[in-house]
Amino acid sequence: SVPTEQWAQIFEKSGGPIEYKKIPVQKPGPDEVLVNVKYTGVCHTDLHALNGDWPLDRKLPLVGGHEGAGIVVAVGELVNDVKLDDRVGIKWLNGSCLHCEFCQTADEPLCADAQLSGYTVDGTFQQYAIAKAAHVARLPKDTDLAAVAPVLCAGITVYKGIKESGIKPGQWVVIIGAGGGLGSLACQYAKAMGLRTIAIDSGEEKKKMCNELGAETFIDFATSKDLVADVQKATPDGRGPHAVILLAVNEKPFQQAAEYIRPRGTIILIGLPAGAFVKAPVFSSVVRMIRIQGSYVGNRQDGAEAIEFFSRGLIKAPYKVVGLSELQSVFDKMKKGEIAGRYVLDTSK
Ligand code: 8ID
Ligand code: ZN
Repeated sequence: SVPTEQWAQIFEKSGGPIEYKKIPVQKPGPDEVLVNVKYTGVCHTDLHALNGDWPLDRKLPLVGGHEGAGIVVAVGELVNDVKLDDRVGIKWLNGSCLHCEFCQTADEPLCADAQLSGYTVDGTFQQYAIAKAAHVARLPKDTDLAAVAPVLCAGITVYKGIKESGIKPGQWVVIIGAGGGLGSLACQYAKAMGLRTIAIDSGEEKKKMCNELGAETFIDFATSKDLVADVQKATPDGRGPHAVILLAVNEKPFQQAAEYIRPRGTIILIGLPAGAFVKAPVFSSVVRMIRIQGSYVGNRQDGAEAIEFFSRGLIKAPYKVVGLSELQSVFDKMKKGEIAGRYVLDTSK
């Protein structure tokens, strides 16, 4: 049976501190489900939400978190396609209106009334979380709920970004921030999708991880003397990569990408450093026919596809499990760029 109280991590005000305490369990509305979150990933977005980094209003106090994997324990009266005891995932997109032009054309992340888990509605840093039934990710019964958690935001987002770039099997992709949460999954999706990967990040631990995950070349942004030249040299004809997937939480690489991208290449913006701009020279962008495009999470079908790659055993990125009570220490490591891969929280601890 569902308890009336539960453990949660609450962001009381911008910048913290966060509080680990007991709060009431909510009841799902008619089109919602209540999920007993077993595991939840910690995304850099959660840190942006805590710090109030973006020009987008959020709820306060707030329960963060949007990579929650768990079991359905209550369903609203209008819900008929999700059942008690189903395994589901709660994603960044908690709900959307389902009837605007964007929702109707499978661009539901662009819905003006989209509800965002752990941002405009309470998320998954709690033991029982609510989401619209239409938007929860359907997971096979035997899914490893800890391992799948990072797929629910990081995996879906990088899979979508790679698809949006239009890159083809056998072509070269640069993944910037390859040693982080999104990056570690991007290395695996790129490999599964038949791409050749140049990973950029820093330090021995991340280098080793990226190489194990399928990157052919690793460039350390902190020690490279000429990053633009190093990237171009890493492609066989020296003319640069077909696509760049920008995942770093730092503006500088957003400027560099336009310098080494291959003619006709595509730069995909995904990382969201506070207050950052992209800047590219008009002349060389025109005469080299460069494309620069943003990519924002994924729609429900992208989610289902990204999860299917995982369920088929093609996506195995490293993650470390700690208790929900230890969220602050995960944020401390994240701020210093010390996390290779993803942290996943066990909500029972
Ligand atoms: O839908 C979206 N667009 C979406 C979805 C999910 C997350 C966007 N995001 C955003 C997050 O809000 C965040 O801004 O993607 C960014 C990355 O999230 P993450 O992967 O969860 O962050 P992380 O684990 O801290 O990894 C960041 C990596 O970037 C590296 C760091 O070393 C770290 O490994 N990095 C940095 I900071 N500067 C770099 C540089 N100059 C760099 N790597 C290469 N070059
Ligand atoms: Zn995220």
